[in-house]
Amino acid sequence: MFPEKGTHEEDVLDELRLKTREDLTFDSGKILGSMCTYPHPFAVKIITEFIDRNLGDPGLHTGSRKVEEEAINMLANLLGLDKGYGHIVSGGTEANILAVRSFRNLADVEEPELILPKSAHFSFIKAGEMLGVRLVWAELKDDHTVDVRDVERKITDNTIGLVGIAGTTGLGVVDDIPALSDLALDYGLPLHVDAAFGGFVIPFAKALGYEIPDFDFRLKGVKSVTIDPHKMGMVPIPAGGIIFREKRYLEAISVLAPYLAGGKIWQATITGTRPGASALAVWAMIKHLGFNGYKEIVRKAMELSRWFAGELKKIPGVKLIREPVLNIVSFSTENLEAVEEELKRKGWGISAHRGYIRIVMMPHVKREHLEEFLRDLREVTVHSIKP
Ligand code: 0PR
Repeated sequence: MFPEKGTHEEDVLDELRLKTREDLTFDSGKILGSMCTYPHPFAVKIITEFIDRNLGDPGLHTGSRKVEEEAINMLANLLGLDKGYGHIVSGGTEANILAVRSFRNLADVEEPELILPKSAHFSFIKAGEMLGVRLVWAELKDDHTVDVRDVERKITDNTIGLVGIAGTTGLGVVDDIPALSDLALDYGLPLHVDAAFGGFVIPFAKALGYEIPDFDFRLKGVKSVTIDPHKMGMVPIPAGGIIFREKRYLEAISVLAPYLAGGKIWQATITGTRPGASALAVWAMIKHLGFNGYKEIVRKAMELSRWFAGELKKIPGVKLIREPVLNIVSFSTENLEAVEEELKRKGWGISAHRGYIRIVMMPHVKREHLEEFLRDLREVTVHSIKP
């Protein structure tokens, strides 16, 4: 019920704390299956100071608009471009929708089709439904990357573009983006890379010596990339990123907002009023951590995932789905449902809905949490496997 009388701040806060006590928090070390993390304290500071900025009316906040542009260019730079065109948006979902929208508008075919791996995130289902684009799902190979030959077989005159994933949601696998890029160039199609998760991992992992193929604008067929600062970028939710190689991709989705403070403004994002503080936090975090700062975060996460995968192999009845590529390790067990239930009862924030349990080595996940998890897993599997 909408209260008639107001309540003291302290009392409201107490009630809210009580109501959210059942939430799992990142500092508990119990959240192992999330792609989010506790944001960096400096990013939280930025959000608090600039909470009122609205990039939906950039004529009011012209400084913030320029900062967003700089943030986009720094991300483009990380992804192998001198200059990119895009926005800090609400997340990977909006970023993917914008890419599909751009490809559809530019293709101008009556029955648009998008070819994407079976491993693609469900945000593409929303995109397809909203934009009237038929999704054509390409098969995966045994290593869980997309079968590029199957992608080629599925190209028709209605194809508006191809999608590759750099860091799949379930397994953190990176598709053969160089081959997809060549295919896209051969057929004159744009390639979108969903690096919502991998964008803030792969460039640093490569610099650390991990062998991961190119996935970004260094490949000429790649026309857009999703890269989410609110995943491994340590920026608070909401902060997704969409970067296009050329301005025309952004222009193809721009709508005229004729009456705003800046005069006639073209707006490409799905949201109108949108948090400028998020864009400023992206800019600030990149400046603060720099390439080396992110590289150090990724180094720890990658080392932890290799160690964890090794420990999992020692547990009878536990099977790795595949060797980790990024900082995601997924495994199955006999009697998986019972194991999941028992682990959840012990307080672990995990899910086995895909037929395996996914552990994401986010910055809040430490070795001691994983050691405790392994102890519980050993215990639970022994009991659950017994007839
Ligand atoms: N693309 C990929 C490859 C993703 O993994 C995700 C989200 C998206 C796009 C969509 O991003 P937004 O959720 O920012 O719109 N993947 C995570 C997942 O489905 C989202 C998530 C994050 C789920 C934290 C749970 C959680 O606790 O697993």
